[in-house]
Amino acid sequence: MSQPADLSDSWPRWCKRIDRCLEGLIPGATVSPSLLHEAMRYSSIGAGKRYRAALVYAAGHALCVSEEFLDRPACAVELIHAFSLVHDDLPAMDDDDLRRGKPSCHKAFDEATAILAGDALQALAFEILSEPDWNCLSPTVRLNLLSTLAGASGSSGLAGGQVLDLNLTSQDPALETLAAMHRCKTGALIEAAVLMGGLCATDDSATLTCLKNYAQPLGLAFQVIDDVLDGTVDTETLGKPAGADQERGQPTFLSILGEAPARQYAEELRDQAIDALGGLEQNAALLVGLAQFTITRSH
Ligand code: GRG
Repeated sequence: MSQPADLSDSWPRWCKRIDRCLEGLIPGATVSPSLLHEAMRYSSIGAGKRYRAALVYAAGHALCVSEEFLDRPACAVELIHAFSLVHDDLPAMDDDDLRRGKPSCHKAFDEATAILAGDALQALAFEILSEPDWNCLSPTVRLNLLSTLAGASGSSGLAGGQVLDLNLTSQDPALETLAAMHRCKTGALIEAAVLMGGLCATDDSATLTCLKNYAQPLGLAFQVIDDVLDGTVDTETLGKPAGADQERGQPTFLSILGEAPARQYAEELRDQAIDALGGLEQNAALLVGLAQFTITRSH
């Protein structure tokens, strides 16, 4: 198995690629309807860890795909992620005023604009993968990317996971019930990101199964640590309100397990993810590095 790659060169470079690409893909704030475009740019450019984009690039790298082919798939995943954050912060959902260290979209603009900016970010994600002028990848590959991203966004992915999450407020679920919700709400997009990187190279089912077996425990590990950080790190470091889960009466891996066992659980999930990469013949060091980051991150 590969040693974890040092991500200190690649990751900042990927962040810059994503910002540059989104700058070109989202209409400027001077283009009508300017408020909508401003809100879309506000919510998606220049912030966020770009963890999901990094997964697209790292999975593609493991299968020798050049970064220019991965830019749009990585942007599409980040656009869906940005959309989910904008809608997640709305008063009808988590009602959070702070996101990525600045006012949430509905606070910086207004609720209607935030709803519509989210909708438009989602549409743009699918538009940039299906645009006829973008001919880096074959129509079949593009269709596979679209279907993977759509599947992760819908009723068995983010949207469904959010419904399950809202239903768990003030409940005392079993660990497996919580994990099942997060496999949809957080895990589905993380899995899609990894698979989309892979799909840019191959439709070989054994390779894609390896990637899926890497991504599924990884997505859960990401959420376990998200819960731990929410309850143990300050608002400034997080860039979103600390302790929000507890305040909302949201069951979390931290509330069910406690910090040390939750971290231990995340480590086991990381190990499962890394073990799954054994089936990949190529260079998986960046994916190993991202698995390690997932459980050691501080925000
Ligand atoms: C997007 C189809 C669709 C529907 C919306 C609101 C909603 C339904 C779903 C909520 C999904 C959600 C917000 C999940 C939380 C995932 C999560 C742990 C987010 C934090 O991700 P980070 O830490 O954030 O990568 P940054 O800001 O670094 O990008």
